[in-house]
Amino acid sequence: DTNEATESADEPDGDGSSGAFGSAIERGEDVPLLTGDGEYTDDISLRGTTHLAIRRSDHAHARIESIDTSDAAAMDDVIAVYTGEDVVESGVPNTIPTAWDLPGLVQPQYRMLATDKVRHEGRGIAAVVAETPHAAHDALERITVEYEPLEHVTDPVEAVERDAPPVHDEAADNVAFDFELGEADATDEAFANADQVASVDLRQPRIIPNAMEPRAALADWEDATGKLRLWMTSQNPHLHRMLLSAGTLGLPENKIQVIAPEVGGGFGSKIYHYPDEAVTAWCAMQLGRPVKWQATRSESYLTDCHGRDHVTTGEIALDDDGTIRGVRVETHAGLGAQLSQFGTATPSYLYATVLSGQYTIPAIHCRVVGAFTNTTPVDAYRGAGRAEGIYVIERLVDVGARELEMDPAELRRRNLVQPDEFPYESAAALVYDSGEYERAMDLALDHVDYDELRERQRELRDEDRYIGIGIGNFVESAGLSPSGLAGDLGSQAGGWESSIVRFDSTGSVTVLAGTADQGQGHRTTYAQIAAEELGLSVDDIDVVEGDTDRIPQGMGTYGSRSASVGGGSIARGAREVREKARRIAAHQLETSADDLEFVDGEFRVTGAPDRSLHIQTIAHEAYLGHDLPEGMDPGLEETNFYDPENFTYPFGTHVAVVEVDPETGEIEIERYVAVDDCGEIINPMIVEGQVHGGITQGIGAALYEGAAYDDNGHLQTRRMDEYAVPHSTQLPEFETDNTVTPSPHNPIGVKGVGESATIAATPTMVSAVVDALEPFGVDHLDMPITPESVWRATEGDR
Ligand code: MCN
Repeated sequence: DTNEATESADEPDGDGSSGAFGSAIERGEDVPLLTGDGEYTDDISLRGTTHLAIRRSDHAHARIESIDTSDAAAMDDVIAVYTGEDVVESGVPNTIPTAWDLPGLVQPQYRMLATDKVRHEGRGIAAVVAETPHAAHDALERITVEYEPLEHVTDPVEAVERDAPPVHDEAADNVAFDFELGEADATDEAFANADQVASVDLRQPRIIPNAMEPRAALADWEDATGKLRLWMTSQNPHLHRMLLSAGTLGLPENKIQVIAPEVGGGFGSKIYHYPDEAVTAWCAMQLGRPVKWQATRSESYLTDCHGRDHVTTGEIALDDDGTIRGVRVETHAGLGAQLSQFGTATPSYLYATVLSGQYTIPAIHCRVVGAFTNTTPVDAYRGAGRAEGIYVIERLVDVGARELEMDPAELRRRNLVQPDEFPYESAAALVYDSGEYERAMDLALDHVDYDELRERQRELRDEDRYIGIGIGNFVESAGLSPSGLAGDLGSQAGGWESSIVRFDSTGSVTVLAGTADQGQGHRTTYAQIAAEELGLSVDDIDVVEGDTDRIPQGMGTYGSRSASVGGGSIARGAREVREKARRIAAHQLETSADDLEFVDGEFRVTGAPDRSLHIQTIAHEAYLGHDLPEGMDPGLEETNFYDPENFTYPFGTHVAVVEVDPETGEIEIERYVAVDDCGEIINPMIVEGQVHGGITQGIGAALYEGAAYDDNGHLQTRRMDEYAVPHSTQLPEFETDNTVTPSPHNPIGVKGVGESATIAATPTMVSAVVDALEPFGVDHLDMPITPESVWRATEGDR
């Protein structure tokens, strides 16, 4: 398949493009990654590199009485030991800032290293720099910390109850924010007038991101120039540069270079400006020697921002004919002990705004209480906010269907937003760009022969066999934008993306993009976009990401924004380049630009195809500068800033078929069908890969994953053998399909896909298991649905 696709990509399709866009071209990045040639942060060594290890709190909540570092400092190979006080005394701003404000938000102090109190297990207290990593880690154990333990709270509901111990003095009630969206009165009225009301109480447990490469940083400080170079595992190097500059180190932004080399997965966890990378940089500035920090796997579990942590009551108001009249949601969202950069936006705007799902719902009201707890900070994890919101609405539709004794597919169908209703403004304040929800849902249901499957389910129940059919409809706001709206809602960052499309003088092309890949395949898909616009082969294009000194500006990769916002910027830049080339061609061919056709990378005079110039020849001419149109500057490159007018709204329907054994609680996934619509598809193979990974993580959340704290506030799931992620043997062959509904406002019609399947898979799986257990009167089970929880739920009826 792939080879055929590659061949077709090399055959221009005759309309001026190369046919690269839309082809399943093999990922150019894979060979180096799979053969060990990929260069990750820890692979980079500078002369004189030293190694940093961080002493972390063993307590969930405690006052630091004293820290004695003398023994550690005296050890062989130890170069320096620093505490939080040393950082304070150095006079740097020493703030880890949040990047999203909300009305009434309490923003407690957040420093590089704790000084007075520790507020979660794993909080950094002291830093050891040594000649070797082993020496640094050994010395950690020789630091003596005396604590006065304090009462702690780990649950977001308990945290805001009276008498809960305050995590911060600034927020005695542990409430960081109390957020509302939608119309409370209209929703109350809808509920009062509806025929039926159904409700569900649910928890969405903490998820630990589990990127294959734990976080890492290597800092190099050059005293003579006052310049800091920082290699790090970053999803957004420019954002890191900005936050380090202004809030943390007090260096001018133009004296900081952040480089993200290969990054081994992020899933959100490498968006954030953590204290650890800042400490690495600060240590290098103190010592004048390069300093490297590589997190251990357990450190990742303890300190990478976790995802989700919601406790929710949801209600749905329905008429007997299945019309949804309203939805009411109240959520307590755990934020952890400190505010992570987008930890405020994720459970508020990114969550409440998708509660309409794919449905026409006239009245929605949502309240979210953001609570400080003595736990690792919580922020965006794949699907961030949207996953939590879609989970709630899909669970509500399922419990609503039960209440009405209506088929859950039928209830969904009766409420879908119809194609002629787009752009559709939901009662949850989003304007969906385009969609054909029913088409995707029908396709997914056809794949499993839905009606026959229901029949089979009924028959099997007579034999005491329990299969369940789960349906997950989703729509997602991907690619946060436009900047003005983001700013109105509290964002301290823009929603745009930037790129440079540059012809070199010999005809090759370099694309410099402000996004930063962690496995998504940007080098391939961006080359496809540029090749398409410029009539070239993908082999002519080199894509560069992840270096703030090479790429002037950028916002980064998260929120499934790279294809639509980053790719949109590249397409726009490439079109500008093509138009400049057209004017040069017209000048040299002594014709008007309007008389030129662009075919196979060539500008041809209409009606005289032998009079032509190839765009690569024009690139050479542009740099020679000998014969350009009057007043035109030499060179052939374009810097583009693209600020989209809206999010894109990918959507789809996933269907899972499971068989549940009530005796053992075992859940077997028989089939998993995913129909996704991410608009125009740049590379079907990459999209399929994104869907596979996304489904796996969604199934992980539904059936296996969940961070657990014990009664002492210690994280119990801190190693790979304690935190379950799905194994390939537990997963079926995924059956994927697509519909294509282009985004009308995006220059290349694409929508995001990086999070879609995670968002869809979680409610789909829960829906399937609960459906299987309908005869046992089970209408909801909290995640992760383990064999034990199935067994307990069916206990009375077995
Ligand atoms: N794509 C495409 N056609 C489309 C849409 C996307 O071919 N219509 C391609 C893109 O060009 C890109 C990939 O699919 O190569 C994903 O694109 P997009 O949806 O824009 O998402 P981003 O590139 O912005 O990636 C972010 C997204 C998020 S938010 C998480 S979390 C996530 C994910 O991507 N983390 C990942 N996928 C991941 N994949 C890997 N391997 N590792 C991670 O950490």
